[in-house]
Amino acid sequence: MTRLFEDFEVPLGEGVAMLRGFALAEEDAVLAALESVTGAAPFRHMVTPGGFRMSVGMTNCGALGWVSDRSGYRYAPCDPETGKPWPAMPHAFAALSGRAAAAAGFSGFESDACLINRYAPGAKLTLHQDRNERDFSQPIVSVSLGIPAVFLFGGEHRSSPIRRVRLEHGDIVVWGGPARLFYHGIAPLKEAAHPRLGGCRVNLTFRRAG
Ligand code: MD3
Ligand code: FE
Repeated sequence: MTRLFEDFEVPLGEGVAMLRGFALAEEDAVLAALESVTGAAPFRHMVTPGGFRMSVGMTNCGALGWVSDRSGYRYAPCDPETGKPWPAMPHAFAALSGRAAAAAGFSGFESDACLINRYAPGAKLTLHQDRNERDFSQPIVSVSLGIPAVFLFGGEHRSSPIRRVRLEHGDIVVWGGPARLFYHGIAPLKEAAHPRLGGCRVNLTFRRAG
């Protein structure tokens, strides 16, 4: 086949490892684990400290879960909807995120928090930094599932130039080193269909929060 461009990607920079399709080998186990977590702790639309309902549906598993409400952003051991602990980290999640981190040079990564984001068409995540975690030397491992998204990857400052990167079902990205505190977001999702996840995108982010 003739291509206009060679089949390579511009590296995203120091600290970022793009593992295209890395989750596909464990797709069935990961999707089964996702169903069991969202059955116990359904997706919900949290409210920002400024009072806006987030367009992304969120839930968590692991010892800690990321929550937002009028009083701020934080990690909490219990689901505020039920007062019960978040569902335990499924083995399939721990194994996959550990393998991905190791492939990116972060051996021994053990996440204690997995934030699960669900995007319907039109949902977006505005540019932000992830800085509620205790130790920024620990990476964040993100797993994309379902319909594709355009990831917005900025830099150290909100005003830094932004690159657009397409993330697809099965892609894993490990964000460590200087990139750990870079601004990032997700552009409004376009309508599409995925055989396993229907019309939505789900992103798992594995963190060492506590
Ligand atoms: C780069 N989630 O949950 S994952 C988030 O697709 C979040 O749902 C997006 O940003 C999503 O906070 C993007 C990729 C990602 C996650 C965390 C990062 C990239 C990151 C932290 C630092 C730098
Ligand atoms: Fe983030």
